[in-house]
Amino acid sequence: MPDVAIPLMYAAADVLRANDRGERTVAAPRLYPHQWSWDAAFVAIGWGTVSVPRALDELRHLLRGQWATGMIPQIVFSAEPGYFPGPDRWRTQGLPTVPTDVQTSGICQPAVHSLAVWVIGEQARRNGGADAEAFEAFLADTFEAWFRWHVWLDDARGSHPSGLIEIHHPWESGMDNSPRWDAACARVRVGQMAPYVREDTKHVADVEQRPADADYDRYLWLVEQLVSVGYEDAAAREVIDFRVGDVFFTATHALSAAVLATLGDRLGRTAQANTLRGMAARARAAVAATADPETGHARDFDMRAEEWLRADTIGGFAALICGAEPDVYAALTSDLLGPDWCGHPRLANPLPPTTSPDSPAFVSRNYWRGPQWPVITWLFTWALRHHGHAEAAKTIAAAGRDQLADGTFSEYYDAVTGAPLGSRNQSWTAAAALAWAT
Ligand code: 2M8
Repeated sequence: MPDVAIPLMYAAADVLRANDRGERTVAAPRLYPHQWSWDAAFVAIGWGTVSVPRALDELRHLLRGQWATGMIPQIVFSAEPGYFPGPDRWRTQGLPTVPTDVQTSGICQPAVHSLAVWVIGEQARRNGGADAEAFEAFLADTFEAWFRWHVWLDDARGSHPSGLIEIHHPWESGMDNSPRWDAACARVRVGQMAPYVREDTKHVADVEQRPADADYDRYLWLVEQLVSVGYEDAAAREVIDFRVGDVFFTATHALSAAVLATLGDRLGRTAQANTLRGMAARARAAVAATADPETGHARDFDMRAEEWLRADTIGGFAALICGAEPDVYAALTSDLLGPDWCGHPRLANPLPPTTSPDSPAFVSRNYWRGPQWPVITWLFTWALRHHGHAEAAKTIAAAGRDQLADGTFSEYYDAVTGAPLGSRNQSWTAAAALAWAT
């Protein structure tokens, strides 16, 4: 039964209701007025605790943006203003692979969607009755779409000998300005492009909480490079300045493909389930093979420079998401809980910081360079429990809930002072509060 305080759950549900736009939820009220891919998955998990049909609508709406290739795009745009870059800059419209009834960006985000389907399915089964029926119908309708998403990742983004899923833009990682990408970003050579004005910095109290202008120049330049090849995957691999094997993305693909395989079994889709299991096993092995011999932490791989990327970040714990050999898993779990990470004496809350406080790249209040992100905390607690480490999950979840007791549902929190940062009433933060309540 819920061990999140009841008023906090009500407040979290109110945030989702306020951000609800019918069949989709804006990622944040002002900063992110569209539907983001991995946000939608977490948000659907949150909705699932309030209304299973509404959760399923969220995922259905996201799938309206799915490309003919199978890619689920990073953003399904609405008509609401206030976000840059919008459809004009992405220029995906008219491409043969894009949907015609919604506008989307041209890149993707971590594959947590089938995990969301799984979690909502468990909730629906517990509820029984109409919710269970609605879920079964949804699964039968959409299984193929989730399957095609994983097949696309495996084919179009999983062909490198490392087996890692490759990304072509830091935004695809979801951890935009993480130190994970510093070395690879330094190799991006920004060329001529149309001028632009950032919108994001108008919505935060302090620009120091957001990526730097130089980061944005690179982000926009990489969009130009993708536009130049019409977002064609094989061509993009040749031209793009940023081509990186993302170990955390790979871990989400492995976990999601594995749970989707189990759902496929239930539907009697044995061949597809076996395909998914094969992908999951390959991706898990790829994550395991990145382990730094000294620390045991997972590493990203720069496919342009052909070198490992070393950064002490939360990405190092990717194997906790997808699973690993029992001794490896146990060692990583105790490291995460220990004095270098959650138990670091500088931290305001004993929660995973996005970058190690001992790293020279750590900035406690800057976006993905140090702050704690409740949604990431939730993902780790779910995965720890799923992989048999319920006690560790409980410990971290308790601290995660304490952090949310301020009621701001902030996008992220200063790792050292504990101050709420970024957007307030961020949908996936509210969703994390609700998900911890089940
Ligand atoms: C942030 O990223 C977007 C670009 O995708 C941005 O800064 O404009 C990231 O935190 C990303 O992980 C998240 O999905 C998105 C919406 O919450 O915001």
